[in-house]
Amino acid sequence: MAPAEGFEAIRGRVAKAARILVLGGAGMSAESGVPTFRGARDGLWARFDPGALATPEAWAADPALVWAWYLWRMALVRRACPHAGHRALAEAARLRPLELVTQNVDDLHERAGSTGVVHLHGELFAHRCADCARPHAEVAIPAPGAVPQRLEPPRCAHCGGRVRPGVVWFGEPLPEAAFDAARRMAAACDLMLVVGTSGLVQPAAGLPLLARRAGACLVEVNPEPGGLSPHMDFSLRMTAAEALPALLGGTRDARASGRPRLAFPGVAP
Ligand code: BJW
Ligand code: ZN
Repeated sequence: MAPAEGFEAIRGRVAKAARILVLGGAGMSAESGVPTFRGARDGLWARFDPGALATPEAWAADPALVWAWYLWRMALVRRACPHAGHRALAEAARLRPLELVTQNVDDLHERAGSTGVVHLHGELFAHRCADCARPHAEVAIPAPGAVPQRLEPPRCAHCGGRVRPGVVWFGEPLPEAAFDAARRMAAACDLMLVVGTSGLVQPAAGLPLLARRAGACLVEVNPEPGGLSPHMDFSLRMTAAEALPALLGGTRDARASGRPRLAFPGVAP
């Protein structure tokens, strides 16, 4: 299939799909300036040790270090704005059945106007008490450059416990309601857009396989191949901000820029 026909074929599939599910990862927010985790040069895990920052053990060992790191992450997200891909998803969901499951802890989909977003790995701004689990009010977020290396977390107004970020660390279970909803959505969709995830973290990475077993067409949007690429029906080697508006009939036609780089299963990009 020639590239232009290939892109049209994918767009045709998307146009005809009765129920679309989008599974997003860090690449969805990359063009908003939020760093990914596993990017070789600017990924968070290239600069920081996940074991020392994103595990319950890290929190128990040094809550001030972990809290300061997440405060810095909050500052980065607060400064970021949704891009054309976030907006295209929000617009499309107003016109047709399209659901959104994300591994991201930022609020860029919501700020673009999406509602009912399922957050598998929690939410950066949904702080809660580490002891009694009650939610904690908003905290003051400094500019990214003004966040200290260590900062004692706020205390819970009810029990005095430490307040932790509302995210899911390695070794913690996903929020049950969110994961149940995601599984139901994956089993019920007829097309899944897998956008900007390396597909290495379980159990989220199992969702496309669940959808595929239930008969869905899998379309990947990612400039690089990843763990899920061999299972895809189509892989668009484009960025989220390029591909989503073009695929969903949004603000820009990627064909006009000559950008689409298509890869089909078994064919090098
Ligand atoms: C672009 C782009 C552009 C770039 N456009 N694309 C061995 C085997 C299997 C599983 C395990 C195992 N050992 C341990 C486990 C379990 C573990 C796991 O999966 N580990 C693997 C890493 C090995 N999983 C867990 O621990 C999970 N919990 C669990 O399993 O619980 C079981 C349990 C049950 C009952 C009781 C107790 C426990 C929890 C996982 C939590 C993950 N948490 C994090 C941090 C969240 C908080 C925070 O933000 O700090 O979630 S880790 C990090 O990875 C984050 C992400 O959501 C997640 C996924 O990353 P993602 O989104 O794929 O990002 P990247 O960076 O990997 O990829 C970015 C992609 O974007 C790349 O492909 C780029 O090419 C692309 N891209 N620019 C489009 N413009
Ligand atoms: Zn408490």
